[in-house]
Amino acid sequence: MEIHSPSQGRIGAEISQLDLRAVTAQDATRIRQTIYEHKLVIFHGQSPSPEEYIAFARKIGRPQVYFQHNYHHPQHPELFVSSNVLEDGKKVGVAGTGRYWHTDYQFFQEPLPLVMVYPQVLPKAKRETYFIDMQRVYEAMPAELRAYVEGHRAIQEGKWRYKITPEDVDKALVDILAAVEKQVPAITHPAVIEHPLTGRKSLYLSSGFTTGIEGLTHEENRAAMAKLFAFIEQEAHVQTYSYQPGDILLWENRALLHKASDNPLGEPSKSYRIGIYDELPFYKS
Ligand code: 7UC
Ligand code: FE
Repeated sequence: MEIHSPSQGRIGAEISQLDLRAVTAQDATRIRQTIYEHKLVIFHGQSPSPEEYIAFARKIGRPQVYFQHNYHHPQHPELFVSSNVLEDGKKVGVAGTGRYWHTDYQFFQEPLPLVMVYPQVLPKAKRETYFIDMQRVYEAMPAELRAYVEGHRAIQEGKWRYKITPEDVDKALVDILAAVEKQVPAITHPAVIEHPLTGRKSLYLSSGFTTGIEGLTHEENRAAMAKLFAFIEQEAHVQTYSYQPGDILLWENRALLHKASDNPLGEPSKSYRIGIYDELPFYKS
């Protein structure tokens, strides 16, 4: 296995000369170290079956099962399916997931440390994932913004991103919202988190899931959120990855925000995600 590091200040190491079906425990350790250092690793020319893909994830850590079953692959619940492709005339997974800045499972007490994506069908026009390195964002923050987050906790809510399922037919929006709220109540995490291994700090906010800083009034939060997200999401902070067939991406969800591209022509698009718990807490407490 060969590791090609990114240039200074960039994320994403490319790993070549490795078949993901034949990864040893030693390889897995090096892959994890590379993720902690470069936040994103890219494998090219891979074609594992779903079983082999899950087996690889198990070498990296503990695959997660997503909390909503409508996202699951029918045979493999560990696979979170983002797809608009009918299979045997049936809908599988959910289309158009994650097209907003976020970090996976931020609205849970135990967010996902690592995330892996394996596209199955790539639209011709574009299939991209955009990333923002929140360790760099934290380091570059002006004092005015730092004051909002340093020593504060942020409120995380998943309910606004809930996607209507076939089971919701005939239900009132208020009742759907109440049920979702019960399943994923608002929680808080530190607005700045410290990496459990490297100790590097990162800003832990996303416009997708973060609805405020604890202790601020509604008006104060509106102003704070607008300023923080304008700073975070500026063009200079965004790194784009365009998928080629055979690519598999694996990244550290502690340090990166991500967002999926849109699909302007509505072309067939399908990918398998696996969320992975490593052996470390999500952040130092
Ligand atoms: O459909 C989606 O955009 C999925 C989102 C609500 N959750 C992804 C996650 O793991 O946090
Ligand atoms: Fe995501």
